[in-house]
Amino acid sequence: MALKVVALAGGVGGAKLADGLAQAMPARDLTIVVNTGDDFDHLGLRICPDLDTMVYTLAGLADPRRGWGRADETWHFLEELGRLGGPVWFRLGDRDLALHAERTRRLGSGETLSEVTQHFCQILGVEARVLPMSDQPVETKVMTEDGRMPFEEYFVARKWKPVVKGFLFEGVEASSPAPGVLQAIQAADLVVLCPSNPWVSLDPILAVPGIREALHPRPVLGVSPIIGNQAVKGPAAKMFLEMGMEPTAYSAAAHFRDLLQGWVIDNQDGHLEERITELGVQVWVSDILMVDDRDRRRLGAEALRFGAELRSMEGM
Ligand code: FO1
Repeated sequence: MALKVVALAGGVGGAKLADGLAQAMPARDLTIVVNTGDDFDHLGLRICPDLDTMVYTLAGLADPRRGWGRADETWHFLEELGRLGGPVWFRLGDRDLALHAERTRRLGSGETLSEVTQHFCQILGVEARVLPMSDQPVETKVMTEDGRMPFEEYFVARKWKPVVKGFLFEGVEASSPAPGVLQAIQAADLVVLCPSNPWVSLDPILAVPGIREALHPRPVLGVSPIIGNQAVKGPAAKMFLEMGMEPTAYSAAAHFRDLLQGWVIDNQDGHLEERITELGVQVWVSDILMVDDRDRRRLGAEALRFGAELRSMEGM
């Protein structure tokens, strides 16, 4: 029986596990709901970083070192832009720029973000279904000791140095799940929270009206974005600390405790297993650092096996 899986993801780590899932199962049975809270207008272009990271990763086009943007990239546009006195803090490569320009053109002609994303997936040969969390704009604002700022200003321009105090998902109250999102969740045999930043990659998705409610009756497992006391990449651990919590795989599980049946942690964090099970969450301990494509496939397959175990435990 073909398992229908829905993955929620944002950022580089989320895309890697989504890629592993897409290789470990029939990709057409996988729907990936992607964070759009990082989206912003720049140089007159609509930039959707997490959607692009997801599509490039699934298409095998992502730069292997950075994790975002294109492999085999050139930077003539950015060099010239700098010479002309333009903003170069957000690095747009020449091939990447074409996608931003075409998305902006299509959005301007009335296509929805879902339609544009589906078009790019078709052209780039991505088989899994990639859906934005919403077709309406939702913009994450990071509340810091240096004031409120858009996510990419915090993350890129200020290199996530400001001390965070909270997060705002502007426009989320007026947003609705993109077409197909609720249906995919309701039909899901398993939902996977990918190893993305809980605060700024997964929480925006869960804040879109209807999504959290649709998840409650489903078997949900997550993969910790934190190994040891560090995020694999980015500010997740620093944010837990600044929000007054221990920067561990336990805190990340507790953050989603109302949704989770299972939580995958790294061998290094095996000592946290008991505390996490006290949350009422089953634990799977493994090597969860995805260094290469083989790791992605292995972890994807393990998540699916863990999911099957959870479903049999739940008598589903
Ligand atoms: N991340 C950076 O740290 N520096 C950049 O200059 C940068 C440019 C960029 C351009 C297109 C794109 O799709 C992503 C880009 N990212 C960059 C990554 C972006 O900040 C993502 O939001 C993070 O990966 C977290 O989700």
